Amino acid sequence: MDIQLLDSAVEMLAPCRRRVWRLWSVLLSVSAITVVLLWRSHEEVTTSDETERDDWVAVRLGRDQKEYVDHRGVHVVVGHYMGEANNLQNPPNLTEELLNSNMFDPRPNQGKDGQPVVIPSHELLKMQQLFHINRFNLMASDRIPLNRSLPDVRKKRCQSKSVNLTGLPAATVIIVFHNEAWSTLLRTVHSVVNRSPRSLLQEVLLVDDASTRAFLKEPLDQHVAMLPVPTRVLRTHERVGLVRARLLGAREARGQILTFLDAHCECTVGWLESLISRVAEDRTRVVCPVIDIINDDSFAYVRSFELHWGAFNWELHFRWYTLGGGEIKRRKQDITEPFRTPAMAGGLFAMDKDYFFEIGAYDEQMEIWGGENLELSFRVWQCGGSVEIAPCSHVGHLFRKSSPYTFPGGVGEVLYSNLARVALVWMDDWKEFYFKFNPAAARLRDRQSVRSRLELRERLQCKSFEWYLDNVWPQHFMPKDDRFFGKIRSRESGRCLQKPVGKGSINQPVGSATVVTCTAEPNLLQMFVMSPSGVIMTDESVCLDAPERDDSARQPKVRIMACSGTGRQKWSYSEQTFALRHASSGLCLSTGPDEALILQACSGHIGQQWQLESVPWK
Ligand SMILES: [Mn+2]
Repeated sequence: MDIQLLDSAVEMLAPCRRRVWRLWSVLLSVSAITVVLLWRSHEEVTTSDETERDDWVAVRLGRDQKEYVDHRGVHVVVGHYMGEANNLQNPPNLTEELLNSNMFDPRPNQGKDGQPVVIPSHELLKMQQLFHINRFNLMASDRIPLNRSLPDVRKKRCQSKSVNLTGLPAATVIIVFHNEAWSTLLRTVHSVVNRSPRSLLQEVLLVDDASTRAFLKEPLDQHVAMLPVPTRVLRTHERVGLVRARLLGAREARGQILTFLDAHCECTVGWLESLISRVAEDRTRVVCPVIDIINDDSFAYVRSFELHWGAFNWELHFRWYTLGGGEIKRRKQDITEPFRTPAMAGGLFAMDKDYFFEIGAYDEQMEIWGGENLELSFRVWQCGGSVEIAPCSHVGHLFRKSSPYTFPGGVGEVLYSNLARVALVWMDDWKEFYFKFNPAAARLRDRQSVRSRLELRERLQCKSFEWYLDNVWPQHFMPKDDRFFGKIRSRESGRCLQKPVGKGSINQPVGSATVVTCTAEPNLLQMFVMSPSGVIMTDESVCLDAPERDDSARQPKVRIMACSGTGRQKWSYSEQTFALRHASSGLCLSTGPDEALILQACSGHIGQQWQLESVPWK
């Protein structure tokens, strides 16, 4: 409000005094920018000092970066479903006229080389209002040219490794959108056109899923007609959702390779050849790029980590977790080699067109968005294909903190129906585990007709979900018949081990291991899995750990931390003495002075006695 008043005061001043004001504001902005830049470069230095691994370190680590990346574990939420679809606390005055106007206003150097855009202070109010339209900084996006430059964020070995393009099949790039901003949509398209070898790019297909914005109609058709690569806009007559819109694009595609992108991406050099060459070698590979981060406030391009793969938690929400041990070892031999991933984020991947249809394309009964990435991941793996991440292919994706989309029928209903379908078709016994602990999905279970998908699974003679867990994701933290699943209760106090509620990042709960009052109803917070190799773990890939060295602290504290596959997270349990012994130190899990747990020399004392109470999970 103050800024607006100041602005109108300036307008009333005489021309010469206005010039003085302008000069002052220019000087002020310049110094503000300098301070920001100095602060940023300082932060970059301090952050990179804190880590030994350069793998996930961002090119430019902004303040917001912490929300996405940390030392280990899960840090990026690729799904948009975490946001309540229409949770506008102070709905700004967004008129139809404003929504339908294209405010694209490029300034030559804004966002250059992936740099952040700085909005001058007198425009902040307008900026905040516009933010609500797409849930990202539309004003910043609209100032960046469609062909902005980006850094080559690939590893040096990727940059020097040349891909032989001769004989490689060409791709149709399919981009589905619904009321996307002009600048983000077309920057996606221009980055594809500018940074793909022409011989590998057959065409671009834009699928408009019933957008209502005026500028996405005629003006879009006219713009794409001028592009040097054949580009078509396909339009659905009514809102059909991501899955059916992608299917429409896939059926129309003329290229041999389907490459799906979200409508707010930016491709970097080398992105396409690294994907296509893998599919050309083996048509059953589904290949994903490394997904970098376009900051939703500043539009800075931030390099993401390469040492994570995709998986899911007990609620079937997609997550990034630290790569499994075997893959890390294999990767050390050649960091440019693609690595397998249990699941894909879903927005960005390439696969052979014929293979896509042979293995059942998409489940057309899935509505709008969500769960289709797990469905495709399970199906590809269980039916003989593979899903992998190509580290030499980097594509930036605009991550938002909430979803701008409307979900007809409500976000929960749509998502849980889709996930119920995934569970019913692909997860065998583990569907019971999912429904047991996710009542919102269980309520929708009987409404799903999945016969045709089960027939598909039969026809393709796909493997079991147990095979998938054992072979594709051996580090998983799901319950299984060969392992304990249930509560860990102190025989001294009768209390139960509970997962911390404090979160080290968006998703992964880390903190002290504590015991609290046991709940009567099965409660996921108090459920733990103990694998045959002695790892005590729970949802979100966190494990019982004792990071303090035995000699430095007399009574090392026990913590719950990201599972690492190291010996420090191994325990053994004795049904005779009820002791939980920490393998690497030989000490025993003991109740401490308060709720927290510690390690102590094993004495058989009642404070070291634990009851492992199995809970049926299917
Ligand atoms: Mn997206």
